[in-house]
Amino acid sequence: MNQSDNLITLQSHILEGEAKHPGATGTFTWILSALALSAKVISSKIRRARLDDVLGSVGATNVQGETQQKLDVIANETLLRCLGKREGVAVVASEENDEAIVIQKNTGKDGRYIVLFDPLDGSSNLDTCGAVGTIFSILRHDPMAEHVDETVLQKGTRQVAAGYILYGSSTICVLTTGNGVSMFVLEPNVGSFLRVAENMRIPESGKTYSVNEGNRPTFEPGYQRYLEWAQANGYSSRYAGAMVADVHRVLIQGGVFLYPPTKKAPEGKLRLMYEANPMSMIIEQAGGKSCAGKTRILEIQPSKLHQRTCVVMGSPAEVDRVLSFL
Ligand code: AHM
Ligand code: MG
Repeated sequence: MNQSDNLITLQSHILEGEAKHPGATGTFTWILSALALSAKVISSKIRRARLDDVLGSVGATNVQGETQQKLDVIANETLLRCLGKREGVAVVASEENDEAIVIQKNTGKDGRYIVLFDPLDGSSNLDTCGAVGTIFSILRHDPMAEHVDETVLQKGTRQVAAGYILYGSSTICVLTTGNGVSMFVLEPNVGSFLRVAENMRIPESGKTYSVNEGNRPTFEPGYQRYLEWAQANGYSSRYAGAMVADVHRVLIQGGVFLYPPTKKAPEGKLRLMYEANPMSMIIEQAGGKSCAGKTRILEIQPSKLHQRTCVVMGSPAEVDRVLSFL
């Protein structure tokens, strides 16, 4: 941000967007403010880790059989508390809950949106002070749906907004409402997210790949051939182990992020609806590409809430290159 730039908070940015839609009721703005509030609360808890007793596992596993960290639970509860009573939210669904939670069944002005989230992505990084994130996706609710799955299981192309918060050396929020990508930094002394970038564009290419190379022996041959090619052509490897951190680096510096199918996770590890879809919408809105094998991720019709997918996303030239090896 230049010292001469106007100071725009996330709140004013959202209101600016709402003003461009004369029929807007403010419901959507209200939901984004709830997400911003959750992000501030979660950020402050993470910043106090090691001072307060919030690290370590709770001794339970979530629906996907993963060990839950105390902060996974705190972040999930924070989001549910911030969103639960908000007008306009019909359904919320989280990585940490077995099923989508129906908040209100009413039609009309109330209950128009579905909010899906991964409360704390990459939480196994917490013990070592590594980066973690929150990812969210917002869909329209179908009030005529008889069963919650009918309204929730929508393709990523139908997202009305997507974003992530990265709790790294700063806390940042990257957001799209389908009209470009903007970035905000949390100013902790003021307690507001301030806009630092608009219309972000991912570099067309970038000589960095981001993948868990420990899994390489079980990758399909095409991925292995790509990695051989990249190594022979002077590419660097970067992997934080938190998708939010890895994809954010790719967004800023270019390159490609991959999580191919592995022996342990033959469908891929990442969750389609609240990890891959929102990150794909952001990457595409910034001019990048995002695929599962040769299929565009946003076009995948989900059949269950916690469905997994493989992922190749990033600079368009680099994604095309990976696909050319498959
Ligand atoms: P989580 O949501 O349970 O934290 O798991 C998702 C994370 C991603 O952030 C990251 O890209 C990936 O899992 C890392 O997995 P691995 O340790 O297998 O490389
Ligand atoms: Mg995750």
